[in-house]
Amino acid sequence: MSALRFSDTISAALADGILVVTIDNAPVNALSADVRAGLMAALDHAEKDGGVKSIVLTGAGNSFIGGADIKEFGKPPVEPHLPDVIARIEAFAKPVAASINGAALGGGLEVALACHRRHAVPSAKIGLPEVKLGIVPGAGGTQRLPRLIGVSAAIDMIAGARIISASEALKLGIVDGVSESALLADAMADIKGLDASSLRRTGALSVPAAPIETIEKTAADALRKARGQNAPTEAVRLVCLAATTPLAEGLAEERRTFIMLRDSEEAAALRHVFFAERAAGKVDGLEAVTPRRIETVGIVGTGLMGSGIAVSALNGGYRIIGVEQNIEAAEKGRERIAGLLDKAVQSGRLDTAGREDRLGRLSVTADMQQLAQADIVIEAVFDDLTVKTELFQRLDTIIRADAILATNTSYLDPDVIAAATARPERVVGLHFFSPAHIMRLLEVVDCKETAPDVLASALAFAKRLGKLPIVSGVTEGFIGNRIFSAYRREAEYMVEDGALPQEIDAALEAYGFPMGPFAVFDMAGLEIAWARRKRQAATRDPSERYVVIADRLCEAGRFGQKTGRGWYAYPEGKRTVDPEVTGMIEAARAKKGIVPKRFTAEEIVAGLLKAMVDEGDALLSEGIAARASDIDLVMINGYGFPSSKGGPMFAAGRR
Ligand code: 3H9
Repeated sequence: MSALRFSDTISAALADGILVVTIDNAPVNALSADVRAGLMAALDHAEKDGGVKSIVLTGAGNSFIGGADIKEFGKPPVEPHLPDVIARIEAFAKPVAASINGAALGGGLEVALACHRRHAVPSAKIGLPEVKLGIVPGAGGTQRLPRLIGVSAAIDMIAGARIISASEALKLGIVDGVSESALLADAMADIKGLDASSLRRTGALSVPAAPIETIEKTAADALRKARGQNAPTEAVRLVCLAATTPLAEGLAEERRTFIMLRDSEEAAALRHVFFAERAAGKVDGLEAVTPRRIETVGIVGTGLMGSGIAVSALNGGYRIIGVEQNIEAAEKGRERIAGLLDKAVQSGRLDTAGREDRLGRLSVTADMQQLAQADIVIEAVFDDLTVKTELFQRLDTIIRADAILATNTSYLDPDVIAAATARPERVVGLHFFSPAHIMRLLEVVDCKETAPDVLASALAFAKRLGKLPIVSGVTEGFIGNRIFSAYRREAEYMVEDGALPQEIDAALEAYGFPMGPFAVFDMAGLEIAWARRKRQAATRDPSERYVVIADRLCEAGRFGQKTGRGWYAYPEGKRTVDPEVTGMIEAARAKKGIVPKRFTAEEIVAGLLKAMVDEGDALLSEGIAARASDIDLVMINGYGFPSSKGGPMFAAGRR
């Protein structure tokens, strides 16, 4: 083997007439300008050198190619452009194969699609997830993938940003082989015998015919999830175009669309979200800290929240010990957890073997002493300070000295709960969002005394659950509920000042929220916030503005959707404006002598955004949130803020 280097990131070795070209651009072998230039130089070399009979492309480390270099978006483009590199690979006179040793995503899969053969390791992740970044594939993905697997399957993958396994890719015909042990050797053996005159060039294939109904249904399914974002709609259009248009025309239209979307506000926002997610959960000074080993998880309380946490931890591969107050409650808890697993099976998210495996790792008991085996215990009991502190004092005497205690409180002060224990340094907050087995967001609360390795353990635990952990300091409601409270307060001020709940909801829904705040209040129920307001009444600053309308609704028995009436009425379950509520609002305004003014949708959005951002700024200056992008992620993943707007802090910065 002789070693060759074509750029900083591209090297190659010739073995038995095969030029094995390796892309080495850590961390994910993204297609930076240096990679593109190096690939072109490698092709130049292979073209000229008669000793090179064929080429195999592969990646160093765990990725094949993670896609275009997202950091280059927004900067002036540098030649050679990716579509040109890819066109040259596809047209190359000598056989070119992709040896897919890990993620082949976005531009990475587009490179592979242009190769004449493709082999992958079983763990490979294969997909064109560009729509998640607000763009469409820009280097042939929308034109070549349907030529290989048909329009319907291509829409499902591209518009749905679906990342698939190597075995599914093999079934669909995206890869030609899956190699269990010797990927590179297999890819080399496969290409060695190939006749250069009969290469299968993806771009030259015709798109397989498919019934229009199937295509329409797949497109409708993908677009329903896209909630009005542009990129998935454009992706569907481009994939359909592949079936009716010559390759060159389809590629030109794809490129035009890619550039238009890449430069859009939506794409800038989604890129912000991408990098925000990578930064989340990173804590300065924690890099060198080793997390404690967690394999057995105790969960006290197996109600709605506890059972969701249990399913999430079972999915993460942990052994679970659920604890309830008595045997009947334990049995009910077990049934609740099994029921959630059954639902996952029914919806195809889990197979029956997976269900059995999870149930095999679950026990629910009334014997709290069992928690002596746990590495971490999470309490998910009634959110009451006395209940939680007493529970923690008891757990403190049962669990091992090195085990971690986590509280799932939403509003109580976890420092007070920790102070009731003998080892407050082992206490951390894990604020799950309901339903805990579905919601990705997890606020990890770094309490006053939390030890660094306990925080590191909580973050590692969250990652293994597949959650998006955001570290929050201690404050009432942590990051999310504190901002939500400010949002709620401002929305109620606006109602008192002249806007109607339905106008506010409509403005927020047009902005991209799945539901406006008043519809959300009704869905969640109004009574918990009412009880909290009553508790706070004695200590409330009398000079502070206070809107009584929500109290009036509760006094009239209007507790939201479940009682059929709240901010709206719900005849036959349908959200409807109720004149009685409008009357209550008008009465409250009149009592304070407020002359109502009109709000435009733009003013409503701007006012509510400002309330969120002011509170966000306060959280940053108090050191509760580490970075503005963490606040954005909390609001996107926990409160329905549209990701295509990048979160409140990002959106405000763009205005
Ligand atoms: C595209 O391809 C457009 C084309 O169609 C057309 C072009 C003309 N670029 O996720 P991780 C960084 S669009 C730059 O924690 P993992 C990331 O920021 C692209 N940087 O690792 C992080 O940096 P840091 C389509 C990237 O092992 C580090 O790598 N492709 C890129 O859990 C580790 O990331 C995608 O959308 C990138 N493309 O997962 C795939 N990707 O350490 C996006 C990652 O400084 N990437 N970084 O925080 C992924 O899905 C995952 O990163 C991957 C690895 C599965 C590859």
